[in-house]
This record gives sequence, structure tokens and C-alpha cells, in this order.
Amino acid sequence: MPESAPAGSKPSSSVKLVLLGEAAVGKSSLVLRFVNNDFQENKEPTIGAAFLTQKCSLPTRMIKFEIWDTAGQERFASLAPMYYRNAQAALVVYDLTKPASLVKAKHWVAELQRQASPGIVIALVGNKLDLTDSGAGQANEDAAEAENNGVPGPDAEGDEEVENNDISTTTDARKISTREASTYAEEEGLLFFETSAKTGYNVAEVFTAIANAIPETSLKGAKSGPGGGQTNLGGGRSGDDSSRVNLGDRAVATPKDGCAC
Ligand SMILES: Nc1nc2c(ncn2[C@@H]2O[C@H](COP(=O)(O)OP(=O)(O)OP(=O)(O)O)[C@@H](O)[C@H]2O)c(=O)[nH]1
Ligand SMILES: [Mg+2]
Repeated sequence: MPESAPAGSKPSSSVKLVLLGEAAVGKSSLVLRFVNNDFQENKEPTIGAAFLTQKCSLPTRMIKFEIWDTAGQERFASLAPMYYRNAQAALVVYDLTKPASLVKAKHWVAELQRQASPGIVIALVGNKLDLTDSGAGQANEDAAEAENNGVPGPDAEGDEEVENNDISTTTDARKISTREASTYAEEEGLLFFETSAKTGYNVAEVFTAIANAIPETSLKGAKSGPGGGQTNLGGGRSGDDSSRVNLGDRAVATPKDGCAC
């Protein structure tokens, strides 16, 4: 049941969202873009997990995302269930220049389908679109006007890939076609986006689509903690993407409130 809201404002609901995916695909960068509208070229790997919050304003309600950004390094993989437990939404991220990262993403999707909450909304996200011809023209979020949720040319014949004649400025590093990933996403009933955390392309759109896809019945009041209940608050810094969950110390950083998307 949604949290009660002050008179005259929209009802507000918390949504626990987890990011999963191979190391270095850009999970933290997507969160940093969404929460702080920022990007770091050489972002350090996440240790354990990071926790941030961000609000997303829909026409009829306010969604407060409680975001668990997990570490992709294999040594942290066994901790993931504690973050996706009770999650209402998941972003499963791959790097569309790295085929192995899509294989890993499919494993995460299968694990979520097996073990996470039955109604979990899953979005498959192909990140680093800026490294491809189809992303090269998208200088910033303004490009998000493009058709098909901003995914360039998924239904064009010969999805490999959209012609971009500006060869002087681009090198297409794409290794996973839009069609391959979108077909898989459709088969599995996932939302699907291609994004660039670097340019911001399609990032807010992913979260907005998730917010819209959460069934009314699964919306509930604020919760925090990796398991959706208990939180051990430690001495982490609040308010930026380096708010970490250091599992060795059982310390959880203080959540940060961002502005509405
Ligand atoms: N070109 C480009 N680089 C990106 C993009 N997103 C992230 N990166 C870079 O990729 C590297 C890894 O990004 P992270 O956000 O740390 O990746 P991660 O998935 O959080 O990695 P782990 O925390 O180790 O699981 C960093 O150097 C980022 O700057 C993107 O959209 N485009
Ligand atoms: Mg990270």
C-alpha cells in the first residue's frame, strides 16, 4: 500500500531496485547519471554494494527508488541474493561491446526469475551506446527523443547496424546487435533499453519505464536494508555514488535523497 502523502501532493511509494551485471559494464555509472547527472571516465569498481535513492515523478504518483548497486566482480556474486531479495525491480546491465557480459546478464535474469520476488520488474540494459555508431550521434540526453524508446533501429532490416556515414568520427565497437538483445528481452518479458551513462542517453527513460511498470499492488511504504527490512547503518559517506555497503564490516551507508527525474 502506498505511503500516505501530505494533502495536495501525490502519493509516494518506495521501490527497491537492484542493479546486477558483469563488472565494469557501467552499473554504478548509470546510477551516478540518474542520481547526480554526472559521469566519471575512470570509475572505480564497486566493493560489496552501494546504496542510493532517487525520486521519480510520475503523473499520478511519486516513486522513491531505493537503489542497490551491486559489485560485478565474481568474488561478490554470492552476496547478490541479499540485494535482490524483496526487490520490486532489477536493472540487469550488459556492455554492448562485450558479448560475455550479455551471457552474464542472461544468467542474472534466470536467477532473478528463479529466486527473486515473483512480480519483479526486470529491465535489460545494454550500456555504452556511445561507443557504437548508433550512439555516436547522441551527444546528450536531448537525443532521447529518438523513436522506439530511444533504441536506434531495432526493427530496421540488417540490424547490424544503423548506417552512420560519419566514419571520420566514429568507430563502431558494438558486438551485440539491438535485435539479438531485444528479441531475448521480449521472449523473457523484460523491458529493454540501450543506454549511455556517459552521454546520459536513455538513462532516465529506463527508470521511468520501470516506475511505470511496477504494479500498483506491489507498491509499499519506505523500506531500507539489503534484505528489505533490516539495515545496519555504518559510517559510510552519504550523498554520492561512493556510499558503499562494506559487507566485511556490515556497514551500510546513509541513503541520499535526490531530486525527481
Ligand atoms: N564509454 C562509456 N564508458 C562507460 C559508460 N558507462 C560506464 N563507463 C565506464 O566503464 C567503466 C566501468 O564503469 P562502472 O560504472 O564502474 O561499472 P560497474 O558495472 O559499476 O562495475 P563494478 O562496480 O565493478 O561491477 C568506468 O571506467 C566508466 O567510466 C558508458 O556509457 N560509456
Ligand atoms: Mg559499480
